[in-house]
Amino acid sequence: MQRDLSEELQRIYNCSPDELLIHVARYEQLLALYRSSFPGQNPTFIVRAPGRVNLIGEHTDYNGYPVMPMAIDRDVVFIFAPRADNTIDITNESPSYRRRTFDARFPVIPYEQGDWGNYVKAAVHEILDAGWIDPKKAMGFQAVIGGTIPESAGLSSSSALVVASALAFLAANNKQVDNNRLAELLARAERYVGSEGGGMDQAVSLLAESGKALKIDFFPLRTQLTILPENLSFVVCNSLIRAPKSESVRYAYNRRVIECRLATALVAKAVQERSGKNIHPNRLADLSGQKLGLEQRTIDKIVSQSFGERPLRLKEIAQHLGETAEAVQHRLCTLRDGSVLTEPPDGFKVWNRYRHVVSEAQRVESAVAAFAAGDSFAVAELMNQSHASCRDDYEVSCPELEALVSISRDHGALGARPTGAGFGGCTVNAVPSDQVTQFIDSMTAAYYHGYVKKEKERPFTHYTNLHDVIFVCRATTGAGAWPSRGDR
Ligand code: NG1
Repeated sequence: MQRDLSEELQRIYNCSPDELLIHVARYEQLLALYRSSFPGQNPTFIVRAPGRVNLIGEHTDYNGYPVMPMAIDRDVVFIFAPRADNTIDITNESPSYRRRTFDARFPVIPYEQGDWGNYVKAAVHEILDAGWIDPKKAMGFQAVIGGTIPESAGLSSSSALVVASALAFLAANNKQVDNNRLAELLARAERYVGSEGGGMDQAVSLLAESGKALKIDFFPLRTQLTILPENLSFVVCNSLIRAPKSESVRYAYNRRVIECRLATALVAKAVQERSGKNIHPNRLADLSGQKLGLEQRTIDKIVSQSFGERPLRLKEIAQHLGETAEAVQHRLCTLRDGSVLTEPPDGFKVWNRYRHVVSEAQRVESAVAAFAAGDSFAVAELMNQSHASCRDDYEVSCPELEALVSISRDHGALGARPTGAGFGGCTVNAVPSDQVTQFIDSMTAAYYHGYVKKEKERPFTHYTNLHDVIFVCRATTGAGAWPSRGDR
């Protein structure tokens, strides 16, 4: 039974009649683009995958510690039909992305670095690699793709594209897979574009529920729903500084992943020497007080006494570990694509990264309790502490994000912090629900019409619609595919 489009969209977006009209118009426009791109043919499926805003738990996922994001009503949509051969033919509604055509054949060879088609290829490659679809029998699809998630802004536009691509490829091959398994598989798919990210974005895009945030634990993937208090709204503000992880931010992001890997090896060695325990951790979370049966404070003390708090050179790390620098580089500094991360000129800041990750993990647990108690002030305070730790220990902020956070606190946000990888992108602001309109107006005047106009030399991105750079997040349901009535 095919459901009417507006009924389906109301279920997904759970919005006012006026907003629903806007969503319907957007899907109708994509259907029209499909018909003009593939004359005489009708689509058979629609897929939608949402972006997300992370409320707290930054740079914890790849360390095995939890995060707390929610899916938002900004998403990637595919309108498509399976093909009789294995060709994948994708047209983007944005003319800045060229049409891409490739075969679903294993291995899928990537386009040049930075090409948007690589996110689609990443999903197809990973599914074929997992053996979920036999490459010899794989069917392709033809699709038009539209998106409303601001790019390179820490709201997971790339992961939403990966998730939507996977769902389209699976639907084209009439293959059903459990969403938890798919989320775990797709977390690995981003290595295809050269970043070492964790699994938060794919998991929330697939597993989110309307009106709720998700606490996500990893290895294995587990989720817990968090009810959002009605008196608190989450407003996203874009700093207008791009942070593209497939390009300039790649080294900075991957460096932190490697620093955490080095911290894991050093902490394990130190704890082992002091406690006599035999430990084989895969990531920092394997060294938590709870897992080791020790007080967290005891571990932190052992760590700071053993390898100190200043940045370490590769050869010092090698000495601590009793290995050669080459061996450490090979074992711990090699990225998933086989390349080796070069030593940062200011050394590896293992202690600061360790302190951020461990304290941030604790803040996520505290946030779960604060949400459960409906304590908005406690949630907001934890967000502010997370911001300080991201800025000082993890160093993923930038002058524009700092300006944005400080302006938003001056204009009524109870809590404010950068969201996502950082280095630019967006902040998430906890604002009393009855003050949201006023907050947006004063942020517009102070940041977008004030700071941005004054700091003319900064590389701000251009925007045409204010609603795309500052908006209230509505927690939507996770990704899905449904049959299309393309003949309407
Ligand atoms: P964004 O903001 O989407 O680039 C990245 C990682 C997450 C997580 C955050 C930091 C990917 C696809 N996403 O998010 O897994 O590590 O940074 O908390 O790599």
